[in-house]
Formats: sequence, C-alpha cells, structure tokens
Amino acid sequence: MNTIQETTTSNAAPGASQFESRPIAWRIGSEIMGIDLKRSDDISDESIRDMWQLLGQRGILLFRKQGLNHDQHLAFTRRFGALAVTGLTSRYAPPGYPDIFTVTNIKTDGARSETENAAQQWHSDQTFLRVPARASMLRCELAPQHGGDTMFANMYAVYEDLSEGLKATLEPLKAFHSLFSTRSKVMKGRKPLGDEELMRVEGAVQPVVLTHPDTGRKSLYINEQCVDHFEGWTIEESKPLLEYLYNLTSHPAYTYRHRWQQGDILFWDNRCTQHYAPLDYNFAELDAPENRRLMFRSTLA
Ligand SMILES: O=C(O)CCC(=O)C(=O)O
Ligand SMILES: [Fe+2]
Repeated sequence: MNTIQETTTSNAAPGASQFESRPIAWRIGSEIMGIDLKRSDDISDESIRDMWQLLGQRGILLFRKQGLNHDQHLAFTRRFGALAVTGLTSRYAPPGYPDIFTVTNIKTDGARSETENAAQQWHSDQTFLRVPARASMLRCELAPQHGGDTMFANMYAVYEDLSEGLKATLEPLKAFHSLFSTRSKVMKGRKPLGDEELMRVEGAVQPVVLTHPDTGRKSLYINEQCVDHFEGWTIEESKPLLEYLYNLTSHPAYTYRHRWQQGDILFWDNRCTQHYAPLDYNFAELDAPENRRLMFRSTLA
C-alpha cells in the first residue's frame, strides 16, 4: 500500500507558516489550527501557499469553529484563486451572493429543498463542465443533532492500490461526465434547467486517470453521479468495470467521515478526492429544528 506523505507542523516552510496542522485520518485530511479565517487578508502568502500544498497532498483541510459570514467565506476562498463562475449555483444562492451554493434540507414555504440530496452519490464537483471545479469550500451553519455527516475518499489511494494490469487498462481511457447520466440522482426533484443552464451542462469528456498538477500523483477521476460509460464503450460494457471502481471508492479504508459542528469549514481538492453525504439524519421529521442542516459552498475555478 502506498501511504500519503506524513503531515506534521514541520512540513511547512520553517518560520513562514502561521498555522499548525495534524492529520485527521491516516490516508486523507488534515486539520489546520491556530488561524483566524475571518481576517484572511492578514494571512501571509506563504501560509496560503503552504495550505494549498497540503491540500494537494492530504485532499481535504478542516478548519474548526471559524463562524464565517458569506463575505469572509468568499474572501478566504479567493486567496486561492478565482471563483468558479458557472451561473449554475445562482438558483441556490443566498440573496446577493450568486457564487455561493446553498446545500440545505430546510423547506421553503412547505416545499422540500432541491439541494437536500445534492450529494447522495460519490462525486467531485462540476466534472460535467469542460473546466471542472478545482477545489470547493463547504461551511456549516447548522448541523443536525444526529448525523448530517459528509464522507470524503482519497482517490490517489484508490488508484494506487489497483493492480498494475488494471492501472494500464485505465490509463488511456476517457469517460463522459454528465448531470444526466443514467445513474445520476442529482436532478431528481429539481426544477428543470433553463435553456441557458442546459447549454452549460452539455457534459464533458475527462481522463479516467488524472495526474495532479501540483503533486504529480495519479488519481482515479470518475464518479458515480456523472459517469455511466467510458468514451467509445457502451453503458452495458462500461457498467461492470465502473461498478467495481465505484465500490472501491466507498470502501471505508479510503475515507474520512466528517461530523459537522457549526462554524466548521472543509476545503477539498476535487482532483484527488470525492465526497458523499449519507443522509444519516432524521429526514422523516425535517420540520424539527434539531434536524435542520444548512451549508454554504464556495467553488474555485
Ligand atoms: O451535503 C454535503 O455534505 C455535500 C454537498 C456537496 O456535494 C457539495 O456542496 O459539493
Ligand atoms: Fe459536491
């Protein structure tokens, strides 16, 4: 088995970084401590660079108890580059913040939220766009009393554990990613897309094995929300191999499961991780205040 580089505070450039970090699981994730994200202008460029480097290695970064508002959330996200401006999140955006995607189970005028099941399948974000999301940052405003977790899988590790034979088979393959794949559950219960939105989501062909531009490591880049066939293969031909790979992704050995607390920020790299929200809270009683879940996501281009 390949191990992810061990992460300690000494991993950062000596003297330059303003934060400490520790792994939150063996194969994926580090917590960043000792930094106040409300004042992201005060964070040094070196610290931002070190966080970005750690994100590429560890896949996800956790920041506890930050309590950011929308402006602070976007300001911190922008320290890592331009936001993804896709026009696709605006229908689920809080008023005045078209770049923030709201993930919630809170009803509006008695109607179920269209994003309550946004992550019922393992995926990384916006792979159906020709230029997919590089990274995403999810902030917890309200967590259910029990559950409401999000799981993350290390897709470097999934790839690295395959046999050399299967790696060689997958290496030249490409896959077609679409919101409307035969597997996708994400559009169920949502208002149909408008013409302009439809044009943006016509789907995209992506490599099956992605080399991460920062770490040079390879990861498995398919997801069960968007992919039902390899390019040039039929859905039937692709199915057994895809299912084998999707089952590996969900194996607990590759994952970290996050129990949310209000104020948490989770920052993930979409090129080497996938995520999934298991709906492990009491959704039969959504009107009860203790079952409410409210999250906001910013997305990097
Ligand atoms: O609901 C969650 O925990 C994750 C939602 C999601 O997939 C996303 O915001 O990209
Ligand atoms: Fe997602």
